[in-house]
Amino acid sequence: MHEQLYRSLYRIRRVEEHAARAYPSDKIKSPVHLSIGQEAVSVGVCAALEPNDVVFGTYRGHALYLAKGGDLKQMIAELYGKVTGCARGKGGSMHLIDPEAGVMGASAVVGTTIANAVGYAYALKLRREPAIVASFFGDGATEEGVFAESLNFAVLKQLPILFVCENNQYAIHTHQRQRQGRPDICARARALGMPAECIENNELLNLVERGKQVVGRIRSGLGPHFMEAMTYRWQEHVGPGADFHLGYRTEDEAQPWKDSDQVHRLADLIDPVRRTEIETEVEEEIAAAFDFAESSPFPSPAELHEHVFQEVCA
Ligand SMILES: Cc1ncc(C[n+]2csc(CCOP(=O)(O)OP(=O)(O)O)c2C)c(N)n1
Ligand SMILES: [Mg+2]
Repeated sequence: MHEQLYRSLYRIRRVEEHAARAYPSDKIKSPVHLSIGQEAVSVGVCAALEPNDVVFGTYRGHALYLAKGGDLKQMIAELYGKVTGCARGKGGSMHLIDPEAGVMGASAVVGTTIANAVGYAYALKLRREPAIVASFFGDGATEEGVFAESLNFAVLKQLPILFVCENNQYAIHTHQRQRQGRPDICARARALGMPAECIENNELLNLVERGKQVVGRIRSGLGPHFMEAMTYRWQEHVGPGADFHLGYRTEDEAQPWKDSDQVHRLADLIDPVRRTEIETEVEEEIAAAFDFAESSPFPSPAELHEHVFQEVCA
């Protein structure tokens, strides 16, 4: 299990490092919101899910897309705006989607996919399907009205959904304590009627274990559950670089999170020969994905208005 988790974690880290390096060339045609430092949340929770389960995410969605099994080549092509991308080059980094892998979409508009996820969970329940939904969002999204409305409905209908708040403590450049009168997000989830727990340490193995327990609980029909996962964004809110010079946070604050980097923690648990093999395979896969994106064509102007709306006939 450690090898699989390490592969997933290392792969996400390296994909984003490659994207950061490519970004200044202007080949990547959309803003990128990197999740470097936060990968363990997506990898941990997705390790507890089954292939038929689905996830909904945010514009900071590279980690979730890859952790749930989204296609890497199509992801990089999407960042490049190419027609071979997962949204035919029209969505970019903020709108990754791979329904076959259970990645049901993401949005640049904060909080919106929480309601989409609840709707999907309602459909699963009405159809008596065994799958569950995991809805990922940031601490800032919990300030949107749709957060409370969606959690209320999920409790009312006892839906098979796990809410995962990736609490990196910031919404752009503003700390949670400057935004929330009551920063205890779990208390708000409990007040709406569901069990809630905070995972304090961003530790991958802990996230996997807690994830498995709550996913089992939800799958057995016990209704929604709320997980707040404390984590930390290492890079700037949007873009490829660091932003400590801006002054809204300090390098000292980031240091403990970097000291407990989960990529290194997991690496230490793996046989060094296997580790090298895994890393070599991942590097080759990433190089091939970037080559694929580079050599793919842009969409033709003729399809500008295609795939924009879904026509539903009565
Ligand atoms: C409805 C809406 N309001 C404001 C914004 C501008 N905005 C973009 S990202 C962001 C911060 C959200 O923070 P959080 O939910 O904690 O996610 P993080 O970026 O930390 O992953 C804001 C306010 C937006 N995109 N959508
Ligand atoms: Mg945040």
